Amino acid sequence: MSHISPVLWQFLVNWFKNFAVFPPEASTIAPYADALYFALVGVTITGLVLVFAMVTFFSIRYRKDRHPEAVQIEGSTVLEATWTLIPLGIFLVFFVWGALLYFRIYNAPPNAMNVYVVGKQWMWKVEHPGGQHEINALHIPAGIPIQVTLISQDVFHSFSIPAFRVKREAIPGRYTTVFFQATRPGKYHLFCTQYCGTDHSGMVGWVYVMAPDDYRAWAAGNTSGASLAQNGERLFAVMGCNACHTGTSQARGPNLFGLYNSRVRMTDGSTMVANEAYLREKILNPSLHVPAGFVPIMPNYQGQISESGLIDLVEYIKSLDSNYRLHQMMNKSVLDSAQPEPIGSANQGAGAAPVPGVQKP
Ligand code: HEC
Ligand SMILES: [Cu+2]
Repeated sequence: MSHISPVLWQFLVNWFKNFAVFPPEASTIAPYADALYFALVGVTITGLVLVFAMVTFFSIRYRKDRHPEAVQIEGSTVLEATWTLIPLGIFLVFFVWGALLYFRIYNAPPNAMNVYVVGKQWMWKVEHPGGQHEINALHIPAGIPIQVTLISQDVFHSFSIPAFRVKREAIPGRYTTVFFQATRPGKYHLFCTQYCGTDHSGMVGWVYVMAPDDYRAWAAGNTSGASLAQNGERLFAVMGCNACHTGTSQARGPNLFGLYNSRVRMTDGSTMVANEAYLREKILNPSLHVPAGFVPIMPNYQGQISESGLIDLVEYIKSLDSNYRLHQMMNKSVLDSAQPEPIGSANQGAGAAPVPGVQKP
């Protein structure tokens, strides 16, 4: 093979070695996405074979030396209805199938663990609620539903984990979410699949799926000390938010306690759900939607705070909600129940953990 360049040869060898037509199926929805994919491929190939077979058959059967005179056909309603309705039925099956799968992927279950991912030229910055920060890496526990809240700091990016069969745009100025549940521990590719500038091809990373126990150990060992909500609480004071949002009845700004996920009535009579996107927008553009009973005196913080700072503030305001606290505790217990009880566990029976030195009767 001396006549092809050694570089090209090396490339080909490596390509064949690593060539995988199919990434592994490592999330709960992966087999469903693949089933739809193969069904589409199957139907397409069937259609292709059918059309080519008919073209061949008819061109032999009605060739010129057997039928020298062309016969005019006036059309057939039955035939036309058949070739319209059968494909319509097939397309509708795929539409419904695809839509059901779409809703499954883009609606996280309420007990999902939330992780923030900020895309920027050219890296993925991950922020866990516990205050763990990572770049181009995402550590998650297996067997637990994860919701990723995405945003971009500059241009459009696209967050893609092929082994989980998920892909979602990271859009500047807007939170988007994607949900998945990894099925087995391992290391999987994370890509940006939207051409986003010079180093787009370097905007790659790894997703580390760990057993819940290993994940807990990782999370404990990698925290920066303060959770996102704690950082947010500090920012809330540093930026002077607490001057108006004191939580008392004479305060100039609304009480933020219990705001998260509640319905807020606006001055124009409409209502909005105070989700993450609402909270973020309030900080950047407060006069866009003004809650009823208040005057738009809140300053505009556009350009004064980074996406990470906004995430911290949003998490802090979320933490002012008692339901949210409960929700985070539920996550923790989901995580706790995901591991088998250790043998001889102290939690068996009605009593609490035995106190050392105290004998049970
Ligand atoms: C000068 C007083 C003032 C300051 C400072 C201020 N706010 Fe506000 N805030 C208001 C007022 C008044 C409203 C209601 C009217 C509006 O939305 O413009 C409001 C509304 C909000 C809302 C929506 C509340 C609801 O019930 O829907 C959020 C969230 C919020 N502020 C967060 C913040 C954060 C975070 C900061 C600091 C970065 C901050 N505010 C600083 C006065 C203030
Ligand atoms: Cu990108």
